[in-house]
Amino acid sequence: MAYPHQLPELGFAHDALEPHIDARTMEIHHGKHHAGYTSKLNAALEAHADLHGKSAIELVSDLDALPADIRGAVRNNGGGYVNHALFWDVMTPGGADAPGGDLAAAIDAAFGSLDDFKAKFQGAAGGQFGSGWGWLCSDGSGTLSVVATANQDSPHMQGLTPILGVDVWEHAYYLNYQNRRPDYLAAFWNVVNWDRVAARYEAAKG
Ligand code: MN3
Repeated sequence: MAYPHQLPELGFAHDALEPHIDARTMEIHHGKHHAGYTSKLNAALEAHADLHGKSAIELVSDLDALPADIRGAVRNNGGGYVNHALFWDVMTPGGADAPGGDLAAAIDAAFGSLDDFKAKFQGAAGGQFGSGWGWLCSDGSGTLSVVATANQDSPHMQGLTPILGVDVWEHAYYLNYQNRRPDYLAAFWNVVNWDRVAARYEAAKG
């Protein structure tokens, strides 16, 4: 039974990503924002026992299958739930500078080079108007693409598997960076956990 959905633990201390992401932001972001999406997702699902066996990714991957009265709540809060679960998982203090193996080759194939990929990813995330996310996604054949989504929409909603994501809601960076979203995005590379991104890439290929 997937329900009630649980707030995932952080795999590191709140201050572990400093100076790139500050401890207070992490406390609020995980303990208030992600916790809020979790509780609101559970509240939307409470009266729908037939959906209690589905994972949050399964739910957001097929919104059309949901009852109309909870579709919006699951889109927003289920999306928020799965997006943040990925976000925490693909960050770590002291990670590798670059991916290796199959993922490195796939990035070169899709974007030309790691630097070209980073520029495209930062451009998509930086150019997302208002709140949203930037993503590196894999399709079922292992081909990579960069997309941005608005609000808490997930790439799963368009049939893509996200393997790296960055939150560009102001709550993700405003305490430390104020309006300087590009500076936050540039600093993000210092905390990417490429081992986890590579593992997600292998899993997405199936
Ligand atoms: Mn957020």
